[in-house]
Amino acid sequence: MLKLYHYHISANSRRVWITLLEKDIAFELVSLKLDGDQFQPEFLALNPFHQIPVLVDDGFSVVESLAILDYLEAKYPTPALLPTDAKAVATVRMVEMVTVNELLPAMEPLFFQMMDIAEQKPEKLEQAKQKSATVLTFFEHLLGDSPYFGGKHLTLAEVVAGTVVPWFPSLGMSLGNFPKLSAWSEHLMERASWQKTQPIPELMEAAATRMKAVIAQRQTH
Ligand SMILES: N[C@@H](CCC(=O)N[C@@H](CS)C(=O)NCC(=O)O)C(=O)O
Repeated sequence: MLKLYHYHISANSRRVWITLLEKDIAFELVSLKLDGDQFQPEFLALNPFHQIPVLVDDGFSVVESLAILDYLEAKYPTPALLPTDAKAVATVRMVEMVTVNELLPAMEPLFFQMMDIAEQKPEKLEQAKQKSATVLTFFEHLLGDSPYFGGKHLTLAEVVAGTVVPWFPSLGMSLGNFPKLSAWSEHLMERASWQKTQPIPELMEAAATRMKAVIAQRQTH
């Protein structure tokens, strides 16, 4: 059976978890605490970069969440989470990559502030909001009047961006200026796969405490 090595509050691993659920694939979830267990030799043998998620399929280890999504799509093509039309494929890929390369780094100060992990200067928070707004505006235009980024059906764009965009209201940034994206986000959160994988507050707090300790340790060395 497939094994997903994962951490409960990670957006990187949640996108794989949701894909497995949406495709109704049997799998075993192996939770790491990321308190050092990612440096154990057995885990480093699966991923020398000591990061989750890792998907192991009959001895074949796949690292990097977007590569894992592609592996699942190729091996379990039904239901399809990638469109075939050229523009739709490009749109889905843009959303995936812009989420990972632009949106997640831009919103980090908002996340750190919300979780009380590290005090952020007001200018830094303002800059984070502006950079995030640039991405959200781009997404609002890309989505247009479609229910999903790739057209009429759920795609990997939803799986990747849809586990990040819904955070904004709790990070102190309303989605009011992005009405289409806001409706899309609400709709996704009603899906069983989103609800089942929603990080619970106790785990978020435990993770924040751990991150605070890591940051404090870095500052004293
Ligand atoms: N580009 C990677 C990023 C994965 C990643 O950043 N994982 C973090 C948790 S969200 C991790 O495992 N950190 C532990 C470490 O670096 O030691 C992916 O998309 O899979």
